[in-house]
Amino acid sequence: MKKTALVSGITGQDGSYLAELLIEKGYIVHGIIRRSSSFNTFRIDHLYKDKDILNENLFLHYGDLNDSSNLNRMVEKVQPKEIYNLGAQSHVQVSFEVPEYTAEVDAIGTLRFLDAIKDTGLKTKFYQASTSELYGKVKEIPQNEDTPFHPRSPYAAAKLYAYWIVKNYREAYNLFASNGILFNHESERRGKTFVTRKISVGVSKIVLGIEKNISLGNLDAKRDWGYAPEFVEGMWRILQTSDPADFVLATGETHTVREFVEKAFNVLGEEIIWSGEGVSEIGVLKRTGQQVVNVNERYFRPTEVDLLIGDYTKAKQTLGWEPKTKFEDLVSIMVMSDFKKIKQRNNL
Ligand code: NAP
Ligand code: G4F
Repeated sequence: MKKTALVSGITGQDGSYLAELLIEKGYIVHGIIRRSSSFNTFRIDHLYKDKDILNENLFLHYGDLNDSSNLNRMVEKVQPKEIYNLGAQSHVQVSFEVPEYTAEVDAIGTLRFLDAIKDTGLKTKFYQASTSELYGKVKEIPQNEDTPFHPRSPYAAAKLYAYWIVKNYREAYNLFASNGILFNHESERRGKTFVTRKISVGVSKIVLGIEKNISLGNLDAKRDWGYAPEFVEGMWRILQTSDPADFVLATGETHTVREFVEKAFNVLGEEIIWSGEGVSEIGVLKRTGQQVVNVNERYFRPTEVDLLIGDYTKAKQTLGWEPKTKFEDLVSIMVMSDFKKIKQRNNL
């Protein structure tokens, strides 16, 4: 008999890759989607519309992490063997604008899901999308499962509650509930307001002559960036263990936002020269002298996470999971994908 999985956040970057992976592995996937005034299923349309091959394996249901009765019904009706809670207000800077909403969805939404499992008494495995943002003002380098947390945003504080309530329900009620503490992972499906995709789109448009420059925030921030399809494989592995536990998934490398910009231009055959400091820093094209990058304070955060770098030893040893895509390849995958799409769309 086929296994059934329930996925919140199926319309997001990770949800779309996870749905593909689970369908490939023979699961029946039920996804929770939000009612929206415009189409929000573009990342999974290719799965849903391919009726001949995959449609009988994918079912979408309206729902929301803010609605416990909906989550209760969903768990009761679908009776999933595995639940992946990927739904979240996932933008760190936005969480400073909507802190209460972020807490409702990211923190209490997780509690609602766990309560639905507990109350139905269903034997299921629960994956929680925890985050390297928990480490915030980092206490050690690199960060692993034992590194203390110091959240630096309403998003991270909400995810901290979610992390601990998962652990608590595991200990108190014997639920199979595991946290994946995932470091940044990106792809050609990454939302366009996250820095990597903003850069891959912006650089492509500049080189194609469609835009003159991009405005960014903190160029010194360092992130451990991996490739999303590999990370969703790790999520699945976390639920295939016999005992619930928490795992870091990361690449073990860190790079600045500035380096991401440099590599992105390099992919398209251009070189960047930097000058100035702080808000006065600019990047110009070596070949033409055109100013293509500037810093705008509006993208600064009230509190920043300066440096993230993960140690994935436990995942490697226990799950046999390892990242494959290196930083330069990730930049190349993202830039080439956007460059081709934008070129085609503009008949260039
Ligand atoms: P994403 O692209 O922003 O997707 C978020 C998903 O959550 C979307 O499907 C969104 O629906 C859904 N959602 C938002 N609010 C919701 C609500 N109230 N009820 C139900 N669903 C809701 O995020 P992602 O990059 O795929 O990340 C997936 C999860 O991993 C998130 O929980 C994120 O916080 C966490 N995480 C991500 C990373 C990373 O680097 N990508 C690292 C660590 C942890 P709409 O499409 O309708 O907006
Ligand atoms: O791309 P970002 O917005 O991602 P951030 O804040 O690291 O959060 C992402 O990764 C987390 C895992 O650690 C997830 F939990 C979370 O859901 C999300 O997926 O920003 C990365 C860095 C930051 O330091 C930011 O200040 O880039 C810096 N940055 C510089 N200029 C910018 C910009 N970020 C954005 N979004 N836009 C800019 O123009």
